[in-house]
Amino acid sequence: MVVKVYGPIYGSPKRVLVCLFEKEIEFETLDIDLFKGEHKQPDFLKLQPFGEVPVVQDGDYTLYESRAIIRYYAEKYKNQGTDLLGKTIEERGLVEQWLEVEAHNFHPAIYNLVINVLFAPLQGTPSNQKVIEESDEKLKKVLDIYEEKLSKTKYLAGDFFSLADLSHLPFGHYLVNQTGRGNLVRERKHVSEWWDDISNRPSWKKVLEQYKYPV
Ligand SMILES: N[C@@H](CCC(=O)N[C@@H](CS)C(=O)NCC(=O)O)C(=O)O
Repeated sequence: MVVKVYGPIYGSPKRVLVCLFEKEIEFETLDIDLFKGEHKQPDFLKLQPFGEVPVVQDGDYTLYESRAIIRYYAEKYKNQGTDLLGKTIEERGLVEQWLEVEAHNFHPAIYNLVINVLFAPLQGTPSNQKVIEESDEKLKKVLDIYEEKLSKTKYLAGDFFSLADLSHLPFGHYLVNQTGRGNLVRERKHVSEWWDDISNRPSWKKVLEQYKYPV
């Protein structure tokens, strides 16, 4: 049974796609047009009651929340493709810690920038300048902490690539390439090297080649 992934062109679903490539799991994608409000239609809300992508369907098993999905597949196929969880429970603990940092420290700031810098002009709604400034400041502080950590280990959870690094790819891409904020990464030597390393993985290159972003 091939895994079905909804909404492949958007950022959060790309977190799932890159994980599936790393884990060598076969999948197919189903398009959902957020701009037309397809994610708020009754049929889609039956799959994802909050009206967000991604959702995966794996046989009769349905799962949403991108980070829950990547944890699920990394565990389910632990011995297939790239190991993304670490070899010991201590390594696993650190992978979880940095996944939480991505979700609660990195993501909200870059998400606000994506909404206000990229999507608001596209949808003809006003950008909130105060939110942009606060998000920039928050991101700088977060990236300073990353710089310190990455001066000691090659990846966030240690000297191994993991879900924690992978989870940064979709919105890291927005940060570096789409919001005019590449300097925030390039001004930090270790963050910059880490970004080059993870964004050059064949799995991520395949995601970018096969599933263009909407902006
Ligand atoms: N916590 C959710 C967030 C998903 C999310 O923000 N999805 C965006 C696309 S990247 C979306 O569906 N936005 C539409 C909306 O919120 O109306 C996850 O990680 O799966």
